[in-house]
Amino acid sequence: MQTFEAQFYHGKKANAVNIIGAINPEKKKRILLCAHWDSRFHADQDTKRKNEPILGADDGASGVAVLLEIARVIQKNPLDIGVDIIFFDAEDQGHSTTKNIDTKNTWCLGAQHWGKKPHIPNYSASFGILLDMVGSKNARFAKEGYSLQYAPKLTHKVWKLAQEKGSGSYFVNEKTGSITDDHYFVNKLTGIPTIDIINRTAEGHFGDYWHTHKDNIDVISKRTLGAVGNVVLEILYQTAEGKF
Ligand code: AHN
Ligand code: ZN
Repeated sequence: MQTFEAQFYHGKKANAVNIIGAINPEKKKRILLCAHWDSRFHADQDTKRKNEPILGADDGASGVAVLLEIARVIQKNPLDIGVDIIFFDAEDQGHSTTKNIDTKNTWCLGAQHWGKKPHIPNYSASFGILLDMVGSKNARFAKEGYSLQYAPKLTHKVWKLAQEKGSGSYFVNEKTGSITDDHYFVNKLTGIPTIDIINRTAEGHFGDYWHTHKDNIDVISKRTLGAVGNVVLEILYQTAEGKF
């Protein structure tokens, strides 16, 4: 548990916690997997109950769920490399604006804290994968801008593998714009090449349930969660065998 004080853009502060789990902590070769575990305190994209928090079944919980299941699978099927799983806090409390002001730093407070102060001094990993909104029916994961900028080879490799494994309807061969998300700060602050697997519509928006009360269990598909989990597991076991 890495605790820190989150300073939100609206002036409030809160105690926040990044939750970190290390699998095979003694191994030198490591992969970083992450998601955010907070959910947005207000449903600002909704038309009603805007001041109430969202459940965040997709936006937050889906990534956590896939990573918990991955941890369970690894426990039963020994893996010869190290894996660090980080659930970042205070990702989703940022300033939502369409105006031309830079609000990047109001998002991803847990990743910003960890990036500046990793749980292990000089922590490094071969690469990182962020899962954000990976659970909805008909999810579409396009190659995201910062992933292509900071980790182009990894991005193309992951999409190629996903397509070979039959998940090409999710992992589409398209690009989408850069998204301020935890991986941006991991890339910038630690230099670990890190991609974001994140659902966007063909038009390049988030789903219509995004930051609304519709982001509940009804939008979640086991099939989507399974497809993402299996792709990440394949990457881990192939990496351990030197095949990825
Ligand atoms: C922005 O809207 C600037 N970033 C989206 C990051 C995010 C929010 N991921 C999930 N919820
Ligand atoms: Zn969000």
